[in-house]
Amino acid sequence: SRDNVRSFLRRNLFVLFTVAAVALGVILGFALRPHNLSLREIKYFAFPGELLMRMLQMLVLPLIISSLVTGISSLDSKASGKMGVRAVVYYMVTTLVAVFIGIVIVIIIRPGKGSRDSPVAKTGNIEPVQAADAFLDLIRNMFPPNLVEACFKQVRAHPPFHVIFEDIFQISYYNLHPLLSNLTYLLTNSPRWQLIANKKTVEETVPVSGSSSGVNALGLVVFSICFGLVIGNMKQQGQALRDFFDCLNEAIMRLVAVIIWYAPVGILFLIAGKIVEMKDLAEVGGQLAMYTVSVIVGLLIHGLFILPLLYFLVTRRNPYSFIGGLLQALITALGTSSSSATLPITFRCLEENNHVDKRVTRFVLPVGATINMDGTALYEAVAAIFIAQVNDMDLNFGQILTISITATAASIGAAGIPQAGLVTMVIVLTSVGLPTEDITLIIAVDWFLDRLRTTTNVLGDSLGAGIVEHLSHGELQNQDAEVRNSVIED
Ligand code: DAS
Repeated sequence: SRDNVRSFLRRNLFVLFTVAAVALGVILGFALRPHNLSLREIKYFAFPGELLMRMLQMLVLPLIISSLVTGISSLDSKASGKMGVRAVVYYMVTTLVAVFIGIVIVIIIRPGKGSRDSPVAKTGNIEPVQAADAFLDLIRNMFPPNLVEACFKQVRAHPPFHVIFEDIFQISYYNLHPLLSNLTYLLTNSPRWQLIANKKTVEETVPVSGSSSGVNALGLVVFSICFGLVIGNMKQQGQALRDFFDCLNEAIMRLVAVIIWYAPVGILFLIAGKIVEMKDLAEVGGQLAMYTVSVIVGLLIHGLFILPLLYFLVTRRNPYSFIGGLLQALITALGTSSSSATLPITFRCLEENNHVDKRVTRFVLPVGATINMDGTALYEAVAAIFIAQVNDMDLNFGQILTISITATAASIGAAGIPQAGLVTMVIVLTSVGLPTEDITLIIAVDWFLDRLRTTTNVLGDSLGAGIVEHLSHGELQNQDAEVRNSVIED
């Protein structure tokens, strides 16, 4: 029928536009490279891409709040509790599987065992830190002030790097930090945490170049969940608020429907701008190339095999047709390298193309985009072991276990913004005594790998929504029946 054709065209037309945009972006990028544009010229050229990022980022805050509050308040607390447990179990299982795949791949391919003259001055036989106290140390001192200071001091040693690093570090640092340090301060009541919980102190000690005020996404998610639970239990009294957030969510999704027309243009310039800006591929040495291959192989296995297999095992449906409906979001993640910025489009793909129940997407997606990052966890484990290999450091089982746990923790802590995973890797390297300045080793390819891991993150969140919806089918049907009965009674 006519509207079938319309929806088919709308879905596939967009994807065709966006795929064409990526291809054009790559061609344009390589065509412009020989002109050696200055950074300023590149900034102006890539502005249409920056515009898309800002349009999407503008929606992220109201979207996270309105979708979580609406999603949770529309479910009775029993149903949302069960759904929450299923979502968290899915996040933990898939993230740990991703880390395991990364570790197996990087140990098999051994990218760091290249030429003996590794670019990093031999850091000698680093005293292998015992796993147990390394892990306890990590828990005890999550983000101690001296780590922040040490981190910036070492980072300053590499001038071209420090501007990006400090800015992004500030954002993801602030994302995770206030929540954790406030909690720790409450629990331990230790003045030290009060010191660093107060942002001003950190800024005083570490003047940050143009620090953008990072959104504390994790704190926002926690607040929205609590608020949604409360007004969900307020029954009639909370109806006005529930209607307000429902309407706000609907309004945001209509804004997304407008922005999605512009997305292909924005993605074209985002990709082209990055290709013009990237360093000469020739600079990427053999070891780094093998490291890049390791990450890509790991992400492909996890994203195109393990996750779809898990989806099939649970739902008995074809995962690849589900993924077909996500292409717009996956390509946006590839273009923006930010799961948060992609969130509005992820919502639209799941609800419009894959018809996933809104009560599930509104609950699962904002939480997933903030804490479920399979791609990042896999990447951090691979990067840490690669850096150990480059330093001729053989990791014992305990240290590999510590890397698995800290890579998972770091992926939870990473914000859904570009290169957040690169920043939280400080936790993983520190936990096994690796030099954090070796992060500069992999910075040359990080802008590219960031896009791939972000795409994997979005894929993991989306398949998770499908899986949680399938497992929550009973609760959702009961909910529908209750609504029908109450309407009949009225
Ligand atoms: N770019 C982050 C994201 O948006 C992932 C990362 O940096 O690891 O998911």
